[in-house]
Order: sequence, then structure tokens, then C-alpha cells
Amino acid sequence: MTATQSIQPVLRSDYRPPTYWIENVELEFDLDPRETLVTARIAVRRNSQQPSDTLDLAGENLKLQSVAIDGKRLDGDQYQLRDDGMTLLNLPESCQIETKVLVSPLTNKSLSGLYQTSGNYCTQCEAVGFRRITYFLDRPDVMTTYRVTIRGDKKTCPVMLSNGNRIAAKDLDDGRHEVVWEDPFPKPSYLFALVAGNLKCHRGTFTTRSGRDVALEIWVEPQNIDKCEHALVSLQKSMKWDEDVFGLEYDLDIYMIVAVNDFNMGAMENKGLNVFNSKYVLALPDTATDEDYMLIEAVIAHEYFHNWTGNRVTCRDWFQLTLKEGLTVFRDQQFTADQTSAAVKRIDDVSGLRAGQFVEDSGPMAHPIRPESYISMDNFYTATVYRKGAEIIRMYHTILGAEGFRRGMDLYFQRHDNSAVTCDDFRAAMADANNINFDRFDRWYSQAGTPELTVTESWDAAKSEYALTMTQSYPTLPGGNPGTEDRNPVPLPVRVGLLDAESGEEIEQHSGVVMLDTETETFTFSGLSAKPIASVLRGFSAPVRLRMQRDNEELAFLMANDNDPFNRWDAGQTLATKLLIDAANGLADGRALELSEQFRDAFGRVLSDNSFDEAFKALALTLPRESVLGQEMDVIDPDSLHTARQFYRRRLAECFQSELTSLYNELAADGAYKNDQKSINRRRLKNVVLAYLSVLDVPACISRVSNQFHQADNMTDKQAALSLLANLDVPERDAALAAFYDQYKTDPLVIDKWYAVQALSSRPDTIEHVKQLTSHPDFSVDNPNRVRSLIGAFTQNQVRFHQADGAGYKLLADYVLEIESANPQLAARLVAAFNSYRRFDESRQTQMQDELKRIAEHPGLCKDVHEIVQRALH
Ligand code: 0A1
Ligand code: ZN
Repeated sequence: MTATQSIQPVLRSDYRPPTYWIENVELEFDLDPRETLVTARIAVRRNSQQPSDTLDLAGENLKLQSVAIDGKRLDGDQYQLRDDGMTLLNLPESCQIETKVLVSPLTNKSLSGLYQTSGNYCTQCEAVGFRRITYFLDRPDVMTTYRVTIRGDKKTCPVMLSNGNRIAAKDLDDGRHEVVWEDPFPKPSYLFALVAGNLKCHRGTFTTRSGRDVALEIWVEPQNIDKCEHALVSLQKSMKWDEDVFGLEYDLDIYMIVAVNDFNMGAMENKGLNVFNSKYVLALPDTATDEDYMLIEAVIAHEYFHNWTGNRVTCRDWFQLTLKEGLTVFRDQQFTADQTSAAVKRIDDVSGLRAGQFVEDSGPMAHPIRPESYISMDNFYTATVYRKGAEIIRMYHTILGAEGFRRGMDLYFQRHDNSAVTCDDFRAAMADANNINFDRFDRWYSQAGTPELTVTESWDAAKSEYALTMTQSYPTLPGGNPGTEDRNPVPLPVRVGLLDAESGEEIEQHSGVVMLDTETETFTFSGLSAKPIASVLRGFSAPVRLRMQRDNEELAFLMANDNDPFNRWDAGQTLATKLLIDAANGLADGRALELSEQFRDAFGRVLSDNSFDEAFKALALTLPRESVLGQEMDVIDPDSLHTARQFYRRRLAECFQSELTSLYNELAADGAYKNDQKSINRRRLKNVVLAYLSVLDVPACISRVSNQFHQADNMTDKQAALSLLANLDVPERDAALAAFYDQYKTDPLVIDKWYAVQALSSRPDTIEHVKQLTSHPDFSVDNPNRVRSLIGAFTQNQVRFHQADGAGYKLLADYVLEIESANPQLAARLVAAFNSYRRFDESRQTQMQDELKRIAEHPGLCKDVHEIVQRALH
């Protein structure tokens, strides 16, 4: 038995309040790359509800120097020290605990706790990083106020930041200085932050609706100071939106954002001092794509919205993570929908949910949005907690309407401001504010897996009645994880519309939301003159897989007529999925590939329909991703799926070559780069069209792509062209890759794109390139963005990662083992690419399983990777 096999999970049912509360904390940091001294003075008071004189403080990777209670230093026999913390015994009712510890930021490659990034100091405390800074009650239900003194070298650390207000500063001897910060709001330790180093500030202001001026500060490395304006404007828009839509105002006088190069996630909402992956801050048209701009705005908004949903009202324990994350994702989705196009945003979000969360929810990591157990909490920052969590919040919104939802939010803040609460508290606020029973909604929090919604229809001409029978069920899941057994029907709001089968017109009186509260129910629509065509699950009103037998004509009809844009798009995707899976299966049976005429005609209609906005049209012309198609196959066959999809792309391009060419030419005539929504939409469509044209193996098409690459005045067009060239076997490819590298070699975020386009190439020799790129001087396993852009992107390349000889699997496993001890979180995210192994053929299954076993047997394997691998192998 290896050491890791004895790791015990933490259970939701084990929650107990702490034995002591913390009344306030004073922290002092004497910064040094290898030996930072952290002094903590914690004022504690016994929790009258948990009478005990014993206090357990969490602590990891700390070199303890001393412990004192009320100024009296303790001897070694007066406390118990373990690898994961210390226990203090016989404590009085209230006292001050002082600890001094040494930590080593320079050698901390886990990017959790206090670490160095590009020579600057930075912290990451969520979920359990604070215990790597000092001994503490490192749990979200312990909220307290912080006063933080930072001392550091004036030359290397001219800037020293922490949460709240800067209340004092002075110079010290021997070239050091000191700054003191105080945060008036009580907060859990996971929201603590410290940043110190050589940074420059891009400043702005925001005046709140009650007239307070807030200083906005974006701190970046000096060379990036010209890339902050978009982030600043995004922050101002977010602040205004939260006031307008939810009546929520910012509470401190200063809001700081720091961009760092080494970060495990997107960004972190520390109180008043957000720390961001630089990818979600820095942007200029020459270095960031339209998508990057959109993501920056969304992530800035997300972190800002956390100030109320997460910080002012936080989670009682980590099992409640979706309380803040599902809600905040929903809020950022609504924000982006308001800034751009609601329909396009919804389609993008549902595509992401289907590609990521649906896969997670049907494999060994399936868990309820409120998990029941974990070994490493870091493994539960998942698509399920975030994205499915947001879908659950959206269902409250659908059922209650915007006003009812707002009433629920108001009551939630009224009841719980400055406290740490549960998902049940949120559900109760929504119910009580609207006088509605949400008891059954509890099931959405405790059950894992994606429900299937089967819909059948019937038409009674004699009675002029049309009926939809809806039945819900759960597919069985592997692994026997909590939440995957004994599942009950969940409340499903199903948005429905009926269309006149002749004219395609909406039959208004029958549009709306029906509630499926039980396993099965029939909804009858009367007074119809003829059998209508139903549009079901409009706007993707519930996170389910819809099963409805539709013939191709009906899907083509919905593609052409549905006035719910989401379903209009989805009908096209459903039709394409049906045809492509059939084509892929046919290949295995030796059937020749053929483009469906129905699909060709439907595609042609979309192409010539000028009523769509360009971004919607771009989506409607795009075939489902290979990974989404794979989910619909009994056994995923990556090769035949790829061949069938490529065949369709090529045939469509051949059939519509002249229409596509003139559309491209029209869009390409837009002139110099502009950043307004219309221009962004037009670039999106232009690059979808270019992608079709690029698969025609003719010199004119290749030079069109190459010309776009060389002439582009913005990164969107440049990167799109480069990705297309990367798929080809032409000299223009190597020339473009070399030119791109040469132009951007000093900008790490752009070089990440250079790695990713190569890792995502559909060329058969991609794996060889990926291997070569791992020895490129710019590749570093210490930088998560770089690892994700090469190894992470490669695992998303379904046809090449799942190459039949297993070389892709070996490459991934080798990298997981290379990085697991330094950065467990990153390694665990990468290894999750094996989670779907049971969905493949026997040979691939065995090869992936063998790699998983090899990883599992690695001596001293970190617990993050251990948890993912043991679930997969179970
Ligand atoms: N709360 C952040 C995400 C985040 C989570 C964990 C981290 O380190 C393990 C870092 C960031 C958010 O939702 O934006
Ligand atoms: Zn978040």
C-alpha cells in the first residue's frame, strides 16, 4: 500500500462549528525570497456552542519558530505539532495566540500560499492556501478583520499591497520600508491577499450611485502598463451594472487588481485586492483576440461580482462552493449578455456546458453541484460547481422572473450580510421572498449526472388538441460516487413554443414555461387548427439532455423558422449531429461518405439569410465540435468522427465556394481594425468562412489564409489564420509560425497562442510537434499558462490525443508525473483528460487505464492527482 492510499476524504456530513472564533488578526511579513518571517497575532474567543479548551489550527509547509499565548512563549510539550497543523490545549476562554513561522516564496512552485512570480511576491489562499502562510483556523466560516504590516526591500519591492485601506507607511533602516493595511470588513482567510514587487499602476475612478469615489488601480509589470485600459473600463462597467441590476454598491474606497504571470486559475476575488492571471487583464488589439477581450470583461466582472456574492456573504464550508460560484457565474453571464447579444452568449455558454460539464457529469468525477466528499478541495473547482451551478441559479430566475429573483437576492443579503452560509440558506431566501416552495429544488444540489428529458408528441385532430408528454430519467453512472444513486425527479422548467407548420409563425398563446415536477407528465394544448411544430427547451431552460425524435425536415423547419434563437441554432446542431454520427458509423461499415442534401440546403439558407446578426450566423454555420459529437456515440471513434466532419466541411466548402468567397471578400473589406460589437461579430463570421475555404486544397485558398495572416492588423485575424495554416502541409505554414514567433517572442501571452495552435493542429504529425515543443527553450513546466497552452490544448485535440498507438496518452502521463509534486493542482487538472476512457474502444481503454495505473503507482503521488486517478480506476 502506498502512502497516498490511506488518505481520508473530508465529508460534508462531518461539518462542526469551530471551538473558537477569531476576533481579529494582526499579521506581519518580513519579506525574503527564501525565508519570509510571518508573525501572526490572533485574538480568539471560545465558541459557547462548542465548549472545548482545545483549538486545532491548520498549517502546512511552515517552519515554526515560536508560539506564545498572551505573551508567554510555549514549550514544545504545551502544543502538538503535525504535518497538517497544530493543536493547542487548555486554552482560556479568550486569549491572544502569537506564532512566528518561516516560509519560502522562491521555492513554492505550487502557486498556493505565498510565492514568487516573475520576481514579485504574491499570495493565493483559496481554498486552503492560507495555512501555507501561517497557523490559522483556515476555514471559510471563521470571518475576522485583518491588520497587515509588510516589510520589504525598497528596491525590489517598491510596491507592497494587501486588502482594505493603506493606513501607514514608513522607511526602515538598511534599505527596507514598511506599509500597513487594514481591512474593516470581516473576511474568511481564503480572501486574504498580499502582493509586493516592482509594479506600475494604471488608475481610474468610479463614483458609486450614493456618490462615493472609489479609486481603481490596476497593477502590472512595468512593460505591460499600456495594456490595462480595457480591464479598467470593464471594471467600471461591472460596477455600474451591479448597481443597476441588483442595487449592489461597492463598499471600500479602493479596488485593486494585480496581474501575475504564474497563476493556477483565471483570477481570485480577494477583498479589495483581486489577483488575476495576466491573461485576463492585458490586452491590446495587436496581442489579444476579440475572444480575449470578451473573456477579460467577463472575468473582471466575475471577480467584481464576488464582492457581494462570495465576500460579503460567503460559504459556511467548502461543500457550499457553488453558493458563491454558481451564483457569480450566473451574474457574469447576465452581465455579458447585456453588453453583447443575449442569444449568442447563451449559445456560447451552453456549448461550453455540453463540451465540458456534460462530459464530467457522465464520468468518474460526476458529483452534485454541492459535493458530498473530497480529498483535495482544489479538485472541486469544476465545471459542475461553476457552470451547472449557474444553470441551477438560472432556473430560479426562469421560474421567478427577473423581479422575483431580485426579491430573493435582496432577502438573501438582508438576512446574511457579513456571514458564512449554505446553499439551503440561498434556496430559503428565494422561496420566502416569493412565497413559493422550493423544497424539491434541493435535489438539484444533491444529485449528480445530467437528467435526460424525453419528449413525445401526439395530435388529436378530432379534439384539435396537441400534447407533449415529458419524461425525465437519469442515466446510470460509473463508480458509485455519492449523488449518483437513488436519484429522484427534479423540478424542470421547460420553455415551450408552438409554431404553425404551414407558415412557421409562432402561436403566441401557447408559448411559455411548463413545469415538469414529477417523472412524467403530459401537457395539452387545445384550440389548434392543425398539428403544430413544437420548439422545446427554448433558451436551454434546464440543464438536461433533450431526447425528442425529430425527422430531418422538422429540424430543418426549426432551423428556418423558430423565433427562439437558441433553438434555431440547436436544431441545426441536432441535425448535423445526427448526420455526422451516421456518417461516422457508416465509415466503420464501409459505407461511402455523402453530404446530406437536406443539410446542404439548410446550410445554404443560413448562408444567404441576412436577417441574422453576423455572430449568430457564425455559430449557425459551425458544425458541432468533435468532442461534443463523440458524446452521442456508443463507443467514441475519434478517427471516423474526424474524417466525417472534415468530409462535411470540405463538401460544404465545395458546394458554396462562390457564396463563401464573396461573403469573405465583403467582410474582409471592412478596413482598419475597430473594436465595436458589429466589427467583432463581422470578424467572427469572416473567420468561420475563411475556415471553410481553407479546407479546399487549392492555391488561391491557401494564399488567402496566408495573406490574412501577414496583413492582419489585429490578433483575432492573425491567430485565426495561423490556426488554419497550422492544419495544413504547405510551406506557408512554417513561414507563418516562424514569423509569428519572431514578432511576439517577448510577449508570453502571445507565445502561449503559438504553442496552442500547434497543439490543436489536426495534422497527423501533431504529437511529434508537441514533443519537440516541450524541449523548446520557451517551454517551462513552472508556468501553468504555458503547460495548459501546450499539454492542456493537446488533450483537447480529440483525434490526435487519442491516436491509436497510445503515444498521446504516454505523453500526458509523463507530464503529469513530471509536475505533480511541484504543482499538484495543475497536474490534477491535466490528468482529468483520462476521465472519459471508458467511452472509447477496448484498445484505447486499456492503454489509458495502463497510464492511469502507472501514475497511481508513482511513489509519494500528491493527493490531488491521487484523488482523480483513484476515482477513474474505481
Ligand atoms: N474563486 C476564484 C477561482 C479560484 C479558485 C481557486 C484558486 O486557487 C486554487 C484560485 C482561483 C473564482 O471563481 O474566480
Ligand atoms: Zn468565482
